[in-house]
Amino acid sequence: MIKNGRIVKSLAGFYDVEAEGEVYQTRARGNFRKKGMKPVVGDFVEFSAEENSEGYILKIGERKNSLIRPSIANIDQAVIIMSTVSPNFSLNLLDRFLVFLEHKNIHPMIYISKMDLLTEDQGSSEKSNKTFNQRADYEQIKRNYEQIGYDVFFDAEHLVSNLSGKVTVFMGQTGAGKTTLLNKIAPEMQLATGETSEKLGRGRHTTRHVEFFELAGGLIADTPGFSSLDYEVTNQPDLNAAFPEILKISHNCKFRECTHTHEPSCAVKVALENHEILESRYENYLQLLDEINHTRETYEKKRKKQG
Ligand SMILES: Nc1nc2c(ncn2[C@@H]2O[C@H](COP(=O)(O)OP(=O)(O)OP(=O)(O)O)[C@@H](O)[C@H]2O)c(=O)[nH]1
Ligand SMILES: [Mg+2]
Ligand SMILES: [Zn+2]
Repeated sequence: MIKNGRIVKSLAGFYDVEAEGEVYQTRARGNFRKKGMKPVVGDFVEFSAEENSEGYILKIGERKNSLIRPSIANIDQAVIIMSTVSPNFSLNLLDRFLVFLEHKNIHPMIYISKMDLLTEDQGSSEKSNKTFNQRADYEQIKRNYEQIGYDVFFDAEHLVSNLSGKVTVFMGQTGAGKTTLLNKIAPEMQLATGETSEKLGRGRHTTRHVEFFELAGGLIADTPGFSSLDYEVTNQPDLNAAFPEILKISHNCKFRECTHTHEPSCAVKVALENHEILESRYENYLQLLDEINHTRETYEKKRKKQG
């Protein structure tokens, strides 16, 4: 019998497909691999449902979007989970996640975990502006990012109401607390979480596969964390567009193709001086722009060499 459903779990070559409230175990036929297409969680598929044996995926529906790492498709929104400590908070990594999601047209939200591990010390400590170890630091970050237009959450209760009716993916470094957050939302699930160690190296990931859970009136995907992120932006206009506050102001730059680095009459630089754009955001924009240019140069050199 041929049915239509959605892949809710992918593990060791098996795909769990949900159709009309039932879950079927299926495999993919080899012809997908030949076409370079691999079914992923979130895919809408046509499959053969057999009684007492596994079914086969026959067709993969068109994807509205897809991610490679984590491997998942047809996502509405993502929660970026960033911990205050272990692993340490990084605005640079946060901005990389945001650029990645903006570029993919996936609505980002930010959840900051491990707030309970912060000191309440209010003393004006001599710290570099890159370490954040007090609650007040995060309240400032929350205000700053909300100003840009992103929702920032410190606790699960406030996040939950934003999950209903949506397909949401949890993203973040390994050890950030993605699964812990999921367990807070649905304590009855009791998913395995990991102890963080100083060496968050290979093989330390606790969550090892992508899986959807029907929760809070929506679908939530827990994913394995990762240590590096390919944000997949390859040119300046796309990077510009992935920083909403820079994009908005860049319409007032004198040159339409302004990169906000050396050009005269750059509205972004003026906004930066007036503190209308965060310095850290601009710095991260410059860093990513540098990386993009560097990648392109390397690529072009290679091409010339090959003739
Ligand atoms: N104190 C405190 N510990 C937390 C919090 N969130 C997570 N942890 C701890 O951090 C460790 C890692 O949490 P996980 O939920 O397994 O992290 P994960 O993001 O799912 O990691 P991977 O599955 O490896 O990607 C566990 O020991 C959790 O108990 C928090 O809000 N407060
Ligand atoms: Mg996990
Ligand atoms: Zn400019």
